[in-house]
Amino acid sequence: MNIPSNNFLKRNLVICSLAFASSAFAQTPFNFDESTSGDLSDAYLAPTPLTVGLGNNILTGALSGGTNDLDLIELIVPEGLEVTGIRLLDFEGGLNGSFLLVQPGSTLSAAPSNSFRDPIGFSILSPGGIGTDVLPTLILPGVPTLAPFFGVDTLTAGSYAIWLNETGAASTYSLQFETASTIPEPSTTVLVALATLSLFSRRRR
Ligand SMILES: [Ca+2]
Ligand SMILES: [Ca+2]
Repeated sequence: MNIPSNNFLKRNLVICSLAFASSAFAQTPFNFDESTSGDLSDAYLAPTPLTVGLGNNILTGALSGGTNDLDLIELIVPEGLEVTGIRLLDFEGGLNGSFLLVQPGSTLSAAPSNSFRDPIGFSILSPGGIGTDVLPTLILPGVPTLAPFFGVDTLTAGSYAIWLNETGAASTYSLQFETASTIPEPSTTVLVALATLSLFSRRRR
């Protein structure tokens, strides 16, 4: 059998690892600001798509209050990433805080209610929550009291429909979607593979 040389294997291993790493994290974190990118969708069946990248993804917007403005997004989490936090960076205005709801899927069929399709949960955004991560404290609609909380640890790869709404006074908000890799560090992969190659090489001598 014609066994490839060690150098050949090492070179191709490094090339494969680099290609693997660059494809997994090709997406850069988004920084979407309604003041420059336009109002987020008001259509339940066509939320504004935003794909998270590795790191901190920022969403800054405004809700006009009343029934004039919904901000609906489809949050896309690529394979190899997970959302580990939804942190409220800033909030102003609103009546008693503005509403944020997360549910699986790329669209919303209707306004949230107790019978909403598979909601992950909702949170009320308010000035008192600035700096906190709402992901672990999302509350399921229909739960009679605010406790126990039904937060989730992470949003795994897939699409999530997010509903932001304010029926009282106008408000502004800034959210940070924090992500982490679910793929082992490429450097670790390379080290393990090179160690295996080294063992293979010694046994052949
Ligand atoms: Ca808006
Ligand atoms: Ca809108």
